[in-house]
Amino acid sequence: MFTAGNRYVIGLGANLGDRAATFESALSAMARLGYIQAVSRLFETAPVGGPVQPDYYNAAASLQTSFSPRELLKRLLGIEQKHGRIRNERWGPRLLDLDILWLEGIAVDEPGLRVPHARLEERNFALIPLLDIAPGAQDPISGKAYRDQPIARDMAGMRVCGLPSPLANFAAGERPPLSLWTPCR
Ligand code: A4P
Ligand code: MG
Repeated sequence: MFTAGNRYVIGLGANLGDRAATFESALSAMARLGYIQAVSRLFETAPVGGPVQPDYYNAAASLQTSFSPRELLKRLLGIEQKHGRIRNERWGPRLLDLDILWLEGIAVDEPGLRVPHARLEERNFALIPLLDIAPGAQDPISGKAYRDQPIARDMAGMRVCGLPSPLANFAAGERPPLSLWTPCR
């Protein structure tokens, strides 16, 4: 079932450290797992839930890979750890969070793994980056298009702070360009 054609969308989040540099490094590591097809705009977002904490950077990338969701999650957790992620408080500040937001046409609901991500439809900072790169994305069970959700047009707490470079699509094993996002400020 999991062929080279599996299209995932991975959400990136960070609110500690050099957030853009961490994203670029994480995307470089993700490029070794398959083919990065596209990268969303870079957003700065107000924290949702958890303690008082700094603003986040959020973005999304589509990844074509033959890994199953479980195998991919394991590798994404490895990339988080290499970037110094320490799990303590739920929804607390983090150097890097990589979530499997969506997998085209497939739903997964197992202990410790749910795809689409359990809070995808509640969170503009996840859904809007996803729609940047997969505008036709649908819930795999109901078939409803995410772009029709009111939250898909709700930029509350979000600001665009980088536009993806046209060079941002890089093949597996290739070095990413020096900067994936052109700052808009
Ligand atoms: N897990 C289950 N399904 C998935 C999936 N589809 N992708 C499990 C990734 N992980 C998945 O996640 C806890 C466990 O969820 C993982 O071990 C995995 O087995 P975590 O990354 O350790 O903890 P977390 O991120 O604190 O929890 P959670 O529930 O994933 O939180 P969210 O929903 O990701 O929220 N505000 C802004 N502005 N931007 C953010 O990015 N992020 C959060 C975290 C809170 N507020 C935010 C942001
Ligand atoms: Mg997470």
